[in-house]
Amino acid sequence: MEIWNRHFECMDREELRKVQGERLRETVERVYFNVPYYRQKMQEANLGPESIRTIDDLHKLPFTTKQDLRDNYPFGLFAVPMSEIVRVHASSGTTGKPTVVGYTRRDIATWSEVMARTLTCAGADRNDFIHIAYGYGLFTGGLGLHYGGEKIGASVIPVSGGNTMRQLQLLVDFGSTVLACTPSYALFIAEAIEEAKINRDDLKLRVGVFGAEPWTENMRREIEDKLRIKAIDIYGLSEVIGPGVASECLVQNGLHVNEDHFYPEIIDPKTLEVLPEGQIGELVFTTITKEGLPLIRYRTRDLTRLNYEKCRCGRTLVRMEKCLGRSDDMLIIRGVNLFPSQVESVLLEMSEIKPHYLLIVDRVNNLDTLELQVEVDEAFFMDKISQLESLRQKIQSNLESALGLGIKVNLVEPKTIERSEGKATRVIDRRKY
Ligand code: DLL
Repeated sequence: MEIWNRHFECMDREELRKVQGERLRETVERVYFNVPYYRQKMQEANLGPESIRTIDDLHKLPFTTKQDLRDNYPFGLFAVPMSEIVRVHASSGTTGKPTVVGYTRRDIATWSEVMARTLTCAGADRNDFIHIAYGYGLFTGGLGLHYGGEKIGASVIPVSGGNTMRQLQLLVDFGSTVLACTPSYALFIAEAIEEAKINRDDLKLRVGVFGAEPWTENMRREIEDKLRIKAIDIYGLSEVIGPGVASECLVQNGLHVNEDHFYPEIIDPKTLEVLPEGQIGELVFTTITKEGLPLIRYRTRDLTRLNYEKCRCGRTLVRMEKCLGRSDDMLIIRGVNLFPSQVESVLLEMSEIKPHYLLIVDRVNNLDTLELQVEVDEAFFMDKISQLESLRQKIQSNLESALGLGIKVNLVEPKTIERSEGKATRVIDRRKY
């Protein structure tokens, strides 16, 4: 099994810890002197840059959350002047204010490096054709895979998402060997291949690199059977860099975290205490080489655990378990991140409806569907059917323009959505996986 960067991926763990400590020190200095937000937070905690000498001091530093990024929208947490920023991405599906991230030239090089590791981990090399069906644009999936693919010298095919029939044609005609997309889209493609009666032997696919949303072992098996490929899990988030934070190797037993760039901790999401090795909790990252947007103890809200044993592939990088849950209520619908509160804030702006609603998530033909049931105001409900229909359409288009996501809206009579005594149930997720 090939390893892209043997020096760092197979480093003695004690030596790695020293490297991490040095890089942490540099990062803390960078944010203290360049990001007023961090300087203030550190001063409030009575910390100066000299208080952080090694990784053992990390726990003293305050956490960063998605809300902190929103409060400093768009560029407030950047640690370099804008003239040093060569790329901006943003995470999808937020009301008006997306989470904005910026990269310096060196950050783009780092990202290409970790993506080269990811693809090599999946067994890809310069002889491969990589069909990239992750979206290109503000989402980090397309361009992240793209730069990694070029770095390993593979032939990169930047198809982006959508238009499945054309995807199939290109997969056959170009003889692509690696498929990169979300796992739900991979299943959709697999079924479209069956429906189009394409002979599997006409495809040269060997491996897939799938991520950006949770998926189970059952789903992996189904993709592997249907497409006759090896399905590799890749993980990342825009705030930390995009894809390239962690990836499975061909052993398929945990995702190797690129911890010489992104230092992971597991915390209890309630007490915020760091948990001992092996326990499940919320994953937290400190970026230790990033220049544009360095983040200290960023709370991902993803739940997983870490395993520090050396892997059979030879890598010593810590492995995170496949992550299946979150410590908040964020939904990922067709790759778009969505909080129920975002739907609520759109509804609250409309007087004809009550903020009693239910979101029903399902998966039909392997594509996520989202339905919103919402109660109409009593006074309005007496009105004509045609008025109700135009209200329904208005809600649908307001949601679509605010969230960038098509949601099927159903109006229901006042007081029909079950009230609960404690926390309201806002979401029913019927997806099998
Ligand atoms: O989804 C980056 C990415 C692109 C990763 C392509 C892998 C492949 P965001 O849009 O910022 O970035 O969403 C990040 O998606 O916090 C997780 O909740 C979820 N997520 C990403 N990868 C996985 C995975 C990209 N392999 C959020 N398994 C993260 C489970 C994942 N959840």
